[in-house]
Amino acid sequence: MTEIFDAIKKSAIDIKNLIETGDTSKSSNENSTGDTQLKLDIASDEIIEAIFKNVSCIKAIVSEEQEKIVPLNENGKYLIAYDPLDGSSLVDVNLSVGSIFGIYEKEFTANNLVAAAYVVYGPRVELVIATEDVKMYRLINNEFKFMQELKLNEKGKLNAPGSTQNCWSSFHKQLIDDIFEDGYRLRYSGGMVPDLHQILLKGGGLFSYPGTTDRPKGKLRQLFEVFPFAYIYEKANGQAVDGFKRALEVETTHIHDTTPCFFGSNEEINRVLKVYKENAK
Ligand code: AHM
Ligand code: MG
Repeated sequence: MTEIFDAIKKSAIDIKNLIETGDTSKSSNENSTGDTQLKLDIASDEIIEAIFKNVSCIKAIVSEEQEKIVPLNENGKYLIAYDPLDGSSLVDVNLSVGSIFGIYEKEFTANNLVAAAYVVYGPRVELVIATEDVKMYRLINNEFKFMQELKLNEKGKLNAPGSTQNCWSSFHKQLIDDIFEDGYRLRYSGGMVPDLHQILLKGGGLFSYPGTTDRPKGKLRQLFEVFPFAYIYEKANGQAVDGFKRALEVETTHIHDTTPCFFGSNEEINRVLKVYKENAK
């Protein structure tokens, strides 16, 4: 898998340069989820695809920005699902964004996920790779240097509540209010990569993107966003759930499926599971 991580590092350097100089305007295309693609989304996607094409162990890829699975090397062992530039609409206001990668074997389903990684493009560029453990690297003089292993505490202090609040169920609203009542601080930028990175580095808390009246299955995509971060959070001693069960037990019927999701340290996630069990019909 080293070749894959080297390819991710190479693409991260190119995408960092693209973000610094690229055009942040909209293209005339929509992706499979119906979002208007930015020129940066398309260019980041092309960078990753061109680099992955030369990695012989990659059998096929699928991008959040593309409709279908793209076959690459027939004898490859791994399948990669990726979001080339998550939170891309934040680039024009100069907030942090990221790339997310899920590495699968055999099929694009949660139980076949074997590793995950993400890159945060912020004031610094950082890469987090989860295999059996979770390691963070930082781009220094064009090379990724190992910085530290990441582990969540049992309980944190941050709360990152996603989605449109007037579409929350009453019990979800109560849960979030109670968490704030207990002294948690709001930390939500609108980019899941920096928001989840912050919770990981500060030791814990809760990030939620629930099912809502306007989007009963949430917004975040299983293969490109939820499963990779679920893998990373579990390996860092935390949890990721859909409200009722592990996110990594959610079934995928279509590559662009979404799911409600909650990521965090153990205490916060156990609280979510209890509230959802008591309240959801
Ligand atoms: P994108 O893939 O179209 O950029 O959308 C994903 C982003 C996540 O990074 C973030 O957590 C979420 O959308 C924010 O959505 P909202 O503004 O509805 O809270
Ligand atoms: Mg995304």
